[in-house]
Amino acid sequence: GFSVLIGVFDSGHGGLTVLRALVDAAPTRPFVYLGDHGAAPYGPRDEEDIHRLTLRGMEHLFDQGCRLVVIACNTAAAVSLRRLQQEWLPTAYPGRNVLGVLVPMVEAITRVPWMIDTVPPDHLAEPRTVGVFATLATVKSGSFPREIGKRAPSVRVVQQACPDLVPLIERGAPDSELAPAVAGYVAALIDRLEGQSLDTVVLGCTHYPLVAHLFSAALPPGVEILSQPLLSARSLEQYLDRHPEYRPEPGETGLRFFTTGSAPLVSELAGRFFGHPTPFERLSP
Ligand code: NHL
Repeated sequence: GFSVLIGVFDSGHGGLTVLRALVDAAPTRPFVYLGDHGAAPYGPRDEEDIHRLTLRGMEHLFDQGCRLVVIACNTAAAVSLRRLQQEWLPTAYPGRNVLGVLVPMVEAITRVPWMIDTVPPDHLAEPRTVGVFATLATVKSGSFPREIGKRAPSVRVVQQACPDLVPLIERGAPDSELAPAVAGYVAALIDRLEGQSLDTVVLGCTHYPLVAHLFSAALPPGVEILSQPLLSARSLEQYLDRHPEYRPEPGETGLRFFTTGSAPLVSELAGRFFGHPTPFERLSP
């Protein structure tokens, strides 16, 4: 038999929140995680830079034997996913595929039928107004409004970049420091709605699930908060069901963690995002 490894790519360790959900959904499947700590953060970089780094990450994972890679980083997916799928993959790695966290979010918002059972029943109607919180690069790329607009042109999308949040989360700031920052971004987004009510928000950055409770406290009651790790896991499950060629051989399991940064440092930091120890190995260039 052949090995059907699935790769998970992120700019750092935030994507471990997504890997956690993928492993919970498919505990017997082998995954390889790659965090590009040597180049993180991606959020403040320009598009060419992000595309070049994301492409290099894909090459590393495909060369490790991955048949399928999930881009867990919103910034990388927002800037690069369509370009990789359309311009690069078919000629560079025919027969392999790249999925990105952005797509399940857009499908959930626009109520693609298989997503219906993943949203609360009182929210079944397509939302009218969606708020997106993300990094600067994700907001600038316009990918969320563009992809939502393709499927559901009547949905209004309002974006808010939250550049202070990742540094605060990274250094483990207490809620007393994080809450005012989150509240400020929520207020800024609501200001730009001009009185229209908000139905759904997307936490469009790997780090924001860690402060979902603060978003929930700062948002008006009744606003649906979409969970990226959960939606990504459902989406991958659906994808794997439709693609039996990705079925692993029985007994084929395992989980490996690679970083382009310092393995001891990253192993120390990353456990908090995964909920289990994460013994990172340095990716040999
Ligand atoms: C990721 C890794 C970091 C490592 C060291 C310092 C700061 C970091 C910040 C981030 C956040 C990350 C990014 O690259 O900007 C957010 C990205 N994964 C996303 O948009 O989902």
